[in-house]
Amino acid sequence: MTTVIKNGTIVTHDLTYAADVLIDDGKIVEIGQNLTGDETLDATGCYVMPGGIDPHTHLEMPFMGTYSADDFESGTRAALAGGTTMVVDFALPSPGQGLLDALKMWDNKSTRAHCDYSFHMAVTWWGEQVFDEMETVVKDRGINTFKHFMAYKGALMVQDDEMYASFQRLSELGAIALVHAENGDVVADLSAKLLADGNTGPEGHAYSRPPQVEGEATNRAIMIADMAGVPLYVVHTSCEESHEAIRRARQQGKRVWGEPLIQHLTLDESEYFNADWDHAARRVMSPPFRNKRHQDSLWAGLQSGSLSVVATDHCAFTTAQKRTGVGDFTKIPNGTGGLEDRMPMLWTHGVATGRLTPNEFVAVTSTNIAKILNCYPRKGAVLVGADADLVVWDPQKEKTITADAQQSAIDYNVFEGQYVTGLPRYTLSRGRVMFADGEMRGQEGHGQFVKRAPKGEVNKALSSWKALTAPRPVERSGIPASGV
Ligand code: DUC
Ligand code: ZN
Ligand code: ZN
Ligand code: ZN
Repeated sequence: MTTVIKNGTIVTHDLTYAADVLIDDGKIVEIGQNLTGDETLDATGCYVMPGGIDPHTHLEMPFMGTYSADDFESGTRAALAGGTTMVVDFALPSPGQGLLDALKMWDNKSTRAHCDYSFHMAVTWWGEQVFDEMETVVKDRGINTFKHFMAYKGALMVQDDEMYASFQRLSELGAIALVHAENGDVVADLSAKLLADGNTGPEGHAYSRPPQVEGEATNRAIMIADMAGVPLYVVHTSCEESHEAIRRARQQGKRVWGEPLIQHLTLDESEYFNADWDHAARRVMSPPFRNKRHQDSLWAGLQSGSLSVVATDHCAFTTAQKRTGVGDFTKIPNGTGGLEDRMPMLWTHGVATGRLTPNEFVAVTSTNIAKILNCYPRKGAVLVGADADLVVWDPQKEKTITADAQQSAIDYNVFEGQYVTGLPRYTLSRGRVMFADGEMRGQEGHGQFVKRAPKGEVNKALSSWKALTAPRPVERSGIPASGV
């Protein structure tokens, strides 16, 4: 059966033009005028864009004594309802657990996905087993991205020596390093002092993770990546201090990318201070929401290209789960949702306000991500031969976000009450209509794993720290005899 999307305007990262799109067997087979197919989707008044890719989710993740509440079923359903057709989730070995063993767990969790997905591998400890298994993860499993937590001391955090060893191994394998950049030692110290002084509420979380802890860790990770010869992707860049480090590195020719979240772009720290306990705790995530100075910096980064992509870090917990932190903010599970809202919120606050062009919107929600993570043009493209992961986007369609109408399994939404304009009319996953006119038509298990090969040429095109500093023996005379 063939499907044709008619009367729309195709918007890609680089082009805007009127054409129909013909789909067969999950792929785009023709783009042109007056195309016909067995099934017709009308895109009058709409943009036909590559489906969104969320490069950062935590679905059914064991974390802080519980599991994140959205699994691959509800999480990918939320994604599709918001125009996102692929998610990249983190396979997270517990310290001491092998990478391949952890991957088996994520393979099992993901069988119910409605849309396509991929994994990043987390490096939560270091040893010979991790070193060895990395090769299989890259070459056989098609995972080319490895995340390092510089925070969560005593749990997921890795030390600098472990990070440096891991980065060098990734360099050999042609893979990319990811970092959660916060100085975990400083966070632990600030948290203990805040608690000792009686600051036990959720606002303590924000005080314990100031922008400086993120800026310091980002700078450190960039320098370590440079010395190891590996490209670096900084997840959830939330502040000017971190953005500044990324800007400087890029300007020096380093392969460094920054990923702001839709939450940090649109919500600020007042959510912690002018609110009741539940409201504030529901918004506890790391890094925390910042003030307007930082938000302006993130928007400027998207506009100028110094920041490359927009993600969610979707890691949703119910109010009941959040309440395990009553009396001690360090026990509030860290994380917020956003999968369903990323694209409409970015359109509303980015495109409708004139900050971003529709083409830039496509770049930061989809194409740049596919290119960096190396699944372009299978994903992130409207091209003949690409997967028909598409969103028919209606810029006039509007709604007010409310938890009552969301796909996510949790009992609130951090964007509750926000008016958005720009929503999907249709979302297609490999040619199949999964969401149409406000209704889910998903199918559990439709989603497939997307392999991403290493992209060795980027590693080879890094700045030349090694060449510049390679040791060379100096020939000199006059070597003193040893001893006196
Ligand atoms: N930050 C969060 O808020 N949740 C999950 C992990 C993380 O780094
Ligand atoms: Zn993180
Ligand atoms: Zn409230
Ligand atoms: Zn995360």
